[in-house]
Amino acid sequence: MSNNISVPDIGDFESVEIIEVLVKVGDQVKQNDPVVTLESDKSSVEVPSPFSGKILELNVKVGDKVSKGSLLAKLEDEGSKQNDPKKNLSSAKNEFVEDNKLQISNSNKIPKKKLIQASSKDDLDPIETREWIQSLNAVIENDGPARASYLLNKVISEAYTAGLVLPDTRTTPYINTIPPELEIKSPGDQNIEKKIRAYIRWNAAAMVVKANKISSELGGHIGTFASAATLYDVGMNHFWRAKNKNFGGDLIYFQGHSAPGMYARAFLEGRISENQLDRFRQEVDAGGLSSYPHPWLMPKFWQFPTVSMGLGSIMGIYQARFLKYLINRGLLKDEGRKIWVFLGDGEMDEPESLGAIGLAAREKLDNLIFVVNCNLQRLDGPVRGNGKIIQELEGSFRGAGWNVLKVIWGSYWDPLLKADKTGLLMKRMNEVVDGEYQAMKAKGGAYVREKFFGKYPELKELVSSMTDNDIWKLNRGGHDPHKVYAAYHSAMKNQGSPTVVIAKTVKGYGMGKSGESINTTHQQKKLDEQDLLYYRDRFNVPLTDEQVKNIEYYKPAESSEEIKYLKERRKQLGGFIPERSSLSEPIKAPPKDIFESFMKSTGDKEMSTTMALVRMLTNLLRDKNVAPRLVPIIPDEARTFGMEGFFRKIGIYAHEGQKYEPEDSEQLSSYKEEKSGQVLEEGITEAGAMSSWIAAATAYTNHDIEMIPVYIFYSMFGFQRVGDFAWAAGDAQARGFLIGATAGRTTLAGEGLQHQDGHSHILASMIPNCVSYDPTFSYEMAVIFREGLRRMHEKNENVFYYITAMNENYSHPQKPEGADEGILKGMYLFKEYKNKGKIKIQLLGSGTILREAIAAAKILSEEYGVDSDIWSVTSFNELRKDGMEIERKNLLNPNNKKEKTYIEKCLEKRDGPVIAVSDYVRSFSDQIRPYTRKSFYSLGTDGFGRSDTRKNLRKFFEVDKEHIVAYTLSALATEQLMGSASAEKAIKKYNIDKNKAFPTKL
Ligand SMILES: Cc1ncc(C[n+]2csc(CCOP(=O)(O)OP(=O)(O)O)c2C)c(N)n1
Ligand SMILES: [Mg+2]
Repeated sequence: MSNNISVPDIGDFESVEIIEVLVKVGDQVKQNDPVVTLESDKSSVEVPSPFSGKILELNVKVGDKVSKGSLLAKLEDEGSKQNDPKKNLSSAKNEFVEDNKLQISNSNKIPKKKLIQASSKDDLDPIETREWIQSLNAVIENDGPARASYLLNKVISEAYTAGLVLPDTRTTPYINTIPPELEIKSPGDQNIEKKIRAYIRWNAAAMVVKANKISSELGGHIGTFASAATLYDVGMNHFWRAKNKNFGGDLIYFQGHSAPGMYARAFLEGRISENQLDRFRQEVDAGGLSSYPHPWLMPKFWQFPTVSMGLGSIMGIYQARFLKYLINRGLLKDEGRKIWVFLGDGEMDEPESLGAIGLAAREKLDNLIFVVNCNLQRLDGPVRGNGKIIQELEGSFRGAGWNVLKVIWGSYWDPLLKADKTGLLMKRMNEVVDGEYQAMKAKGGAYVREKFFGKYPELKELVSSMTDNDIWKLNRGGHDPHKVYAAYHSAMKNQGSPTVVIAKTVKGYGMGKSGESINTTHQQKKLDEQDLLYYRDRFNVPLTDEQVKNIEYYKPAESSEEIKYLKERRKQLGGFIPERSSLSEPIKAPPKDIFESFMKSTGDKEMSTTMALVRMLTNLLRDKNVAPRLVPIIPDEARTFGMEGFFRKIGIYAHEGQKYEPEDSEQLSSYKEEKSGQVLEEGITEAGAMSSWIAAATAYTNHDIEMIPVYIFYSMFGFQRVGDFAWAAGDAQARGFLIGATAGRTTLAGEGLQHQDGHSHILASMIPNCVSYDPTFSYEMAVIFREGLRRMHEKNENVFYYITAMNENYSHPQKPEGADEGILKGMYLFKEYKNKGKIKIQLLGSGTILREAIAAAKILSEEYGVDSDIWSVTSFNELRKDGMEIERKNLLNPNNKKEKTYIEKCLEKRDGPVIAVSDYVRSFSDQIRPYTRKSFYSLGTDGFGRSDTRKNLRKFFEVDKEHIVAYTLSALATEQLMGSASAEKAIKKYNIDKNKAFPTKL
C-alpha cells in the first residue's frame, strides 16, 4: 500500500515555492524526516514526512509552487502511525498530575509551628480569640499541619464568600520563618568555624586597608563582606559542592563587592598567596587580584561577573532555567545541582533584580537559591529608612510564588521571643522601621534598651535583668551561623519552587565607630590603628599590636586545626569554590556543503539576509554534531524573522510539556511546546533572553558542554537595550551568536524612530572580544557564520559574534572567486568599473547600502565616465581593529620597515578618493579613515529615524544611489580630479535640496 505525502496546512500562505527537495526516489525516510523545504517571501519551512517508508514517487521539483494539499511524494507504507498530537497532550497531562502530586506531598512538610497567644487592645473578646487559637493548636497537634492548613483554607474561602475584607497576607510577622524548635542544627565545630571566620574577616579588611595605603586611588570595600561573612562561611563549610570529575558543581554568584572575602578564604586554602593579597586591585602587572568578580581578568577563579547591580540576579535565574533545559533535553544528567545567588538589599531596587522572579517561580526552579543580604544600607544610606526592606521583599517573592525563608533574629533573641506571651515583642519588631534598626546598631545597648524596648513598659521589664552589653549582643539572624545553617538546609530540601533566604545583618559588622551601621560604611576603606586594634579584638584575631600596626595577614600553620578543618570541609564538598575550568569537548565545524547552496547566485529569486540565516540554521539542524547543540533564542519575534518553522520542527522548550491542544495544531508551523523542546521562546524580555544566551554561551565552563546559542532580536533592542549584559558576556568569555535582525536605519522602513538602528555596530565595537559583521549577501553571511562556528566552537576562541541581518528582499550574486579571506577580514573587491580609465573612486559599502553603492557605480560609469572599485565592507569594526594594531606596532618599531594594515594592502594600488557608505552613522565607517591613507568621505544615517518607505528614508539620510552619485562627483571636484559642473548638474538632476538641514537637526 502507498501513502501520499501532501502539503499540510501552511497557515496564510498560498502557492509557495519549493526551494529544496531533500529526498530521492528509493530513499528510506523515517517519520518526521524533512521531505522538501518551502519558502514564502518571509520564511522557509520544512515539510516532514508523516510516515516512515520508502519514497516510491516524487511529484515535485525545486521551483514548483505548491499550496495546501498539493501532492509532494508517494511513500511505500511501513505501517507507522501518523504523529498524534493528542498523544503528546496526554503525556503532558500526566506530567501535570505528577507535578501536582509533588506539591501535595510537599505540603506535608510544612513545619509544625505553635501559634502564640494573641492579645491586643483591638481584641474585643480575648477569651474567644484564645479558643480559636487553642482549637487550631489542637488540630495541629492531633491531625497534623496538612489538616490545619485545609481547615484554615476552608474558613478563608467562607470568609471571602461572606464578603469579609481579609488581611493582606503577602507578608508574615517580622520574625524568622523557621521557628527555633524546627531548626536543623549544624554538624560543624562552631568554635573552629568562628575562628576561621575571624581570620577571613581580618584578612579581607587588611587587604583593602593595605591597598589604600599604597594609593587611595585603589579603593575597595570592607563593610559589605563584614556584613555577609557568616552567610558565605556557612555555605562554604557545609553546602556548596565544587565541580569535580564526579559532580557538575553548584554555581555561586557572589555579590560583586564582597570579593575581598573570597580572596581571604582562598588565601587560607592556600590558593592565593600573600603576595597576591598585597596586590589587591593592582592588576596591570600580572598577578594582581581584580576588584570584583571578573572571569576575564582571573579566568581560573571567577565564574560570574556580578558587580553591575542587578545582573547577577537575572543571570542566576536564567542559569538555573538553562540547567533544567539541559537536563530536560537529555544533555546533562540531573545531579541536584544548585545555583546560589548573593545579592545586596540595595541592589534589589534594580529592575533586573526582581524582573524575572515570576519566571523562576513559573518554571519551578527549585535548583535556585537567592540569598539577599539585608544589612539595611546601600551606598548613601538606608535602603528603606521609613519602611522594612525584608518585609517588602518577602511580599514580592511570596507573591511571585517563591519559598521565602526570613532569617531576621539570631539565637540570643529566642528566649525573649519565647517569653513574650502577649505578642508585644513581635508587635514592636513589626513596628520599628529600618532607619531605626540601623541607628540602633550604630549606637549601642543602652540606646536599644531605651528606643526599642523602652516604648512599652512590658518590654522594658522583659530585658530588665540584662546588661546593656547583653542587649547589644542580641544578634541578627544573618550573623548567627545556626540560623543561617537551618535556613540553607531548608532551602536545599525545598521542592517545586525557588527559595529566597532573606537575612538581616549589620553593614560593617565589627567595624565599631569607624564603620558599623553608619551611613558612610559602604565606602570605608581606610582604618586607622585604633580601628584595626578594635577590629582585631572584636574577633579575637591572634595578632600582636605590632602585627596589627603593620597590617599583617593572619594565617595559622598548615598543621593547625583551623586550616585542617577548612581544607577537610572543602574536600568533603568536592574541591574549592570559586574555581573556573572547562572540560567540554569542541564541536566539529560542519562540512562545507552545508553552506554550499548559499555561495551560489539566487538568480531572480529575492530574499533577505535574515531568510538566508534562518535557512542556514535549518540546514545546520541536519548536521549531527551541531544540531543538538544549537540553542535558538527568540524574544517573541519568531514570526517577524520567519522562524515559526522551528516551533514544530524542534519544539519550544516548556518544562511542563504542552497541556493544551494548540489552536493551530493542524498547521505545519503549529505552536508546539515540549519538555525536550530546543527553542527558547523567551517572550518579551530582552534582558531575560540575553541572560539565557549568556548561560548557554558559557555552558562550556559552567556545565562542561559546548553549546551554540543563537539569539535573534530586533537590532535596536540589542546592545542599546542590554549593553551592560553584553559587556558582562565579554567578561564571562561567552561564545555564541548575537543576530541583530531588521537592522539598519533605513532598511527597517515603516517602524520609525525607536526601531531604526543606525548605531548597534558602534556599540558592538566597544566590546573587545565581540567580532561584528554587517554583511550584504547570503554568501557573506554563510562564510561569516561558518567561521564563527569554527573559531568559537571548534577552536574554542573566547570571542562572540554580532552579525546584522536585514529584512530587505533582493537577489544575491554568486560568491566572487577567492572572496572568503576578505569577507572575514572585513573587505573584499566586489566589482571593478574600468572602462573609461581616467577618473577613479574607491566605493566602500556595507549592509544593504552596498547595493545603493553598486547602483551608483553604474550611473557614475555610464553617465559621468567615472570608474570605480566597489568594495564590500563586511566589517568596518574588524578593519579598524587591524588598523589600530598595525599602526601601534609600527609606532613602537620606528627602525623597522612599516607593516601595512589590511586596508592599506587593499587600497594602496588603487586610485581615487574613498567614498564610504553604510546604513549606520558616519562614525561607523569613519573608523577606518586614518588607515586608508586617502581622502575619505563618509555618508551615513546620523539622526533620529522616522517611518517612511525605504526609498524616502534613504533620500532623507542621503545614502541612496542618487546622493552617492552627487556627493561622489562633488568629492572629485574637491579633490580637483574633475570640474564642479557635473556635481552641480547631478544635484539639480536629483532634486537635492541644498538648504535642507543636516538630518541630526531634523
Ligand atoms: C548598576 C550599578 N549601579 C551602581 C553601582 C555602584 N554601587 C556599588 S555597591 C552599591 C551599593 C550596594 O548596596 P547593597 O546592594 O545594599 O549592597 P551592600 O554593600 O549593602 O551589601 C552601589 C550603588 C554598581 N555597582 N552597579
Ligand atoms: Mg545593603
